[in-house]
Amino acid sequence: MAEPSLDDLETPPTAVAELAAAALTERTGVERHDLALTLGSGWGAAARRLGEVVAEVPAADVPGFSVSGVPGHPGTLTSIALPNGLHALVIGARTHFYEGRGVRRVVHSVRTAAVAGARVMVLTNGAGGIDPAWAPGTPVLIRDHINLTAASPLEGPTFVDLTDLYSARLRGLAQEVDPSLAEGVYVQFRGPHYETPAEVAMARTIGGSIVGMSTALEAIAAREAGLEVLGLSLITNAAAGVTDQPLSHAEVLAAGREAEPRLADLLARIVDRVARDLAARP
Ligand code: 8IG
Repeated sequence: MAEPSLDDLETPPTAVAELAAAALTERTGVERHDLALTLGSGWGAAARRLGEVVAEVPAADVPGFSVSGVPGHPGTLTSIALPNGLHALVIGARTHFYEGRGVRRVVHSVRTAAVAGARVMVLTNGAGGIDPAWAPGTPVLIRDHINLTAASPLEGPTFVDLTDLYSARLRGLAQEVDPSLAEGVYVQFRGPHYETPAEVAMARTIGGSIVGMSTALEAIAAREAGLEVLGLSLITNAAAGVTDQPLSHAEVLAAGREAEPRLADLLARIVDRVARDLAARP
């Protein structure tokens, strides 16, 4: 029989996630990863702060993964032993919906994390801020999302409840770590172009406060797989039209780099809090 592939629509995507999780176990020697993190723009430095790196696996060596074409997005999966003995899987290999390779590729890392044993999925991203009070470099907790991609990672009549998708319990733990953390509603556009000012005005009108190109589809897949989701956006730029500044990818990367040490520290403290909570739960 041929190796299961994400391109074969007759094969469920979880079959490829099972292969990927098995490859990770083999390459890391870690039987179970208790939580997983996807690190977006600005969040990359956090990986090494979380604990001890057990193994770093090139994404290209794991079934269903491929190297990202986006500058500033490394392509590795890192296994980390946390101070309390749990293990975290850090996914530094995000596939974006705008790459046009299908939504299965977009959420493959999340499905792999679930098969690998994760109970919590931490999704981070760089994003545009609609609230003018959020200067570039501000981290914001995602409270809810609006999915404007017109796509879903779910296949067939899979009616998944998205009430409390971004776990109030996990947001509470993050706010114990940093009570000043703001919350916002993440609006996922397809991209890769940034929004027009009129689209940002629409996003604000319908209840959004953050604009991005990644997390909503991943969060939906995480919920389907039974994972609890914590979402964090780094505001790297004011969304189009919020200020009179034009947007550039270079500026976005610069804002991410500037905020990185601070974010790494914040995320390490949040993950430590979540991991201690997980260890205490059956
Ligand atoms: I970083 O302003 C980053 N990602 N859609 N809009 C959208 N995605 C983004 C933005 C932004 N900034």
